[in-house]
Amino acid sequence: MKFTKEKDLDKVLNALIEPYKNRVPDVQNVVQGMLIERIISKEEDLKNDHIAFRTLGVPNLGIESLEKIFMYYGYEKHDYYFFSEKKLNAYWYSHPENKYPRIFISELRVSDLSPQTQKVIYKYTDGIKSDPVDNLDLNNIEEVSSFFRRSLWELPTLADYESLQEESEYAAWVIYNRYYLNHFTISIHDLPKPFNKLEYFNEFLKSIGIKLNNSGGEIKVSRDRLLKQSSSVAGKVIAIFKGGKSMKIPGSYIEFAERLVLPQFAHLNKSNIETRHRRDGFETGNADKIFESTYKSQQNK
Ligand code: OOG
Ligand code: NI
Repeated sequence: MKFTKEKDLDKVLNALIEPYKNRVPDVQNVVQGMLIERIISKEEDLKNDHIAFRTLGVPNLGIESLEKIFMYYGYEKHDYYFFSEKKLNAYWYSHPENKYPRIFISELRVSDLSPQTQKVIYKYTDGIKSDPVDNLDLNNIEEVSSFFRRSLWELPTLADYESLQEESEYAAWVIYNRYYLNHFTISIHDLPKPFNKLEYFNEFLKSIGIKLNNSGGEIKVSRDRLLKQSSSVAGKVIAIFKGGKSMKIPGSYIEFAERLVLPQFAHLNKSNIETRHRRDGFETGNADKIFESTYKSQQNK
C-alpha cells in the first residue's frame, strides 16, 4: 500500500513540475548553466528542497483543503507561520521518505482584507459549495494531476485582477495562477565546492542572467543563521482575461536554499551528513521577502 502511494506521489509531483518548467524558462537556463559549468553532470542530480503553493483562505478552499492531497500521499504537517502585513497564513509539510521535497502552503487571510477586495474574491469563490478536494478520487492520479491545472472559479476579468493587485498582489497572483506550482527550490549545500555556498551560487546565477529578488537583500538568512535562501524574480506569463483582454503578469519563480549543519552535528564528517543533521523547516522573516518574487516592486526594478 505504502509503495503504491509513493509511486502515485512520484507521478503527481512530475505532473506539477512539467507545466512549471514550461511556464518558467529560467528553470532551463539554470539547469543548462549548471551542466555547462559542470556543477552537475545530469539534471537528475538536482535536489528539490521544497515546492510551494498559494491559495485563498475562504470556505472550502485554503490550506485545509489543499493539504489533504499531500497528506493522503504521506506528508506530515509541521509549523504554522503568520505574515501580518501580507495577511497570510502558512504551514510546511515533509514526507518521511526524504527524497521527496518539503511542501510550503500559504493562504490569504481573506477576511482581513477590505470589504471591497473581499467582494471581488467572493465573486469568484462563492460558487464553491463544497471542498473540491473531497470530491477528488485521490487514488486516481490523472484526476489529481489535472486538478492542479483545473480552474475552480471563473476566469477573472482584467479589471478585477487589477483591483485585487491594489490591495494584495498575492490575491491577484492566485486569482489568475491558481494552483500552478509557485516555485521549486534547488538545494545548494550538496553541490560541489564552491557552488555549495549561496553567496557564490548567486554570483553564478547572475552571471547567466538570472534576476534575483533583492527584497531584504539577495540572501535571506534565518535568525539562527542556518537557513539561507534566495530566489529569482518571477518571469511574466501572458494572461488572457475574461472578455479576451490580455496582459503579461508575474508567473512562477525558482528558489535556492542552503541548509547548514546543526551545531550538535558539527563534528560529523561531511560524508556522514544526512538531511536530519541540517536545519529543517522555514523562517517567517525569509519567507516574507521571498513572497515578493512575484511582486511589482521586484518585477519593475
Ligand atoms: C512562498 C514564499 C515563501 C519560503 O521558502 O519561505 C517561501 C510563496 O511565494 O508563495 O517559499
Ligand atoms: Ni520557498
